[in-house]
Amino acid sequence: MSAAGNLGIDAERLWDSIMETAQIGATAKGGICRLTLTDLDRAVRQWFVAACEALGCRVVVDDLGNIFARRPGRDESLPPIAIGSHLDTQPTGGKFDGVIGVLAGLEVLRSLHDAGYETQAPIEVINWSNEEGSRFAPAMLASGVFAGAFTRDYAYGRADREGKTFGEELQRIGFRGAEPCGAHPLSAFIELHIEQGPILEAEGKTIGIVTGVQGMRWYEATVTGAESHAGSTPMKLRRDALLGAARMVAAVQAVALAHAPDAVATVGLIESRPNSRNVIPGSVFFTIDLRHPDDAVVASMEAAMETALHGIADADGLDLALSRIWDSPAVHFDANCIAAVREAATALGCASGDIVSGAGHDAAYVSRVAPTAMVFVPCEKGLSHNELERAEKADVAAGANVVLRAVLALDQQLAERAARGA
Ligand code: HGY
Ligand code: MN
Ligand code: MN
Repeated sequence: MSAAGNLGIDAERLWDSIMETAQIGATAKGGICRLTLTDLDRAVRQWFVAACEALGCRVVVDDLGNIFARRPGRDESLPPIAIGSHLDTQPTGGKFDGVIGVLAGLEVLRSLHDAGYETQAPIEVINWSNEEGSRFAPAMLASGVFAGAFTRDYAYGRADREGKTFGEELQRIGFRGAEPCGAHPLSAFIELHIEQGPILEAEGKTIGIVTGVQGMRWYEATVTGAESHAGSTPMKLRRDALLGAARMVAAVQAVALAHAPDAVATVGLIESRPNSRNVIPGSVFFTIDLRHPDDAVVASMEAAMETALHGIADADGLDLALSRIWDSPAVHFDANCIAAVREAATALGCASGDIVSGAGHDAAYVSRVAPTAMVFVPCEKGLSHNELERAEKADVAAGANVVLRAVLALDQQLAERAARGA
């Protein structure tokens, strides 16, 4: 049996798995469109389950569709050490966002299997449902239920823009499992992810030692004016909802600039009704995403945004319904897990540095119920949520090797605790 120190993952096999699953929902521009709980999501889930079962893993699906693939350890009474992320993508997603975290976990299991290495604790790989929150808001919905941030029924009731609900779609694709979501203790959780930003690449670093995740809040706004004829309605008599919404979009950007340099604000989804070229828009729906590493600043951004948007509605004679639908406070990961990642990166000779995640991740919620940390690798120009998203094979392999070593170090701690009879 190999010693932990000289275990390594198979970089080619990992890359082949990434490229193979990228075919499920592949877009012409080289990205992936694989929205959560669609037939394509079902297909990639089935691929993942089959790959894990081929290794002899026991696969459990909970009632939020989270998939847990388990490789047994010496002591089956111990909660597993888990590795995971998400296989759902944005509509114009890339090949790597989420995917490398799940497939690196599969590659770790494959490598342990090849080496005949027996761990103290079981090792699990997890695919979390609906991390992206693109089809069903908010993001990280299923890991949020797992951590107790949302109820199962709240999640089931979340509807997409066509009115289909999470619960119905989960049932439809056949991934509503029996295990109650959350009834699944973990000894630790490590997530590998691309940075989705420009810092590691700019600093020439291969590994990001992720110490936490910034705070983020999502809102929904509906601006109501009056539909009327584009040709016969004088400008001064109009209640143009789209013009008001346009001013509000600019005001959202101004809020981020006023809280520079670390604040970000985005209006990503907008729907104008009736969306007819010769009708003055009567109603506009749009979403708002505010983020900052400091929760107090997020709160200040929210207050400024609310004042600005209601001020525009009043000035333009429009009605505004504005509601917060999600609040994910800033997260600080577990010091012991961070140390395991840092020591693994150092032992592997990887250029690395600490970083706070700008993007949300399932690890943010899992950290509420288990010791958690993340490993970042760079992506080209920091581009993500874009079909041109790219990562280097060597960097992805380095990230997976850091995950392997960190997991084995955490497992060794459990073995030593058992040996002490602790
Ligand atoms: O929104 C996020 O940061 C993540 O990609 N779901
Ligand atoms: Mn992601
Ligand atoms: Mn994403």
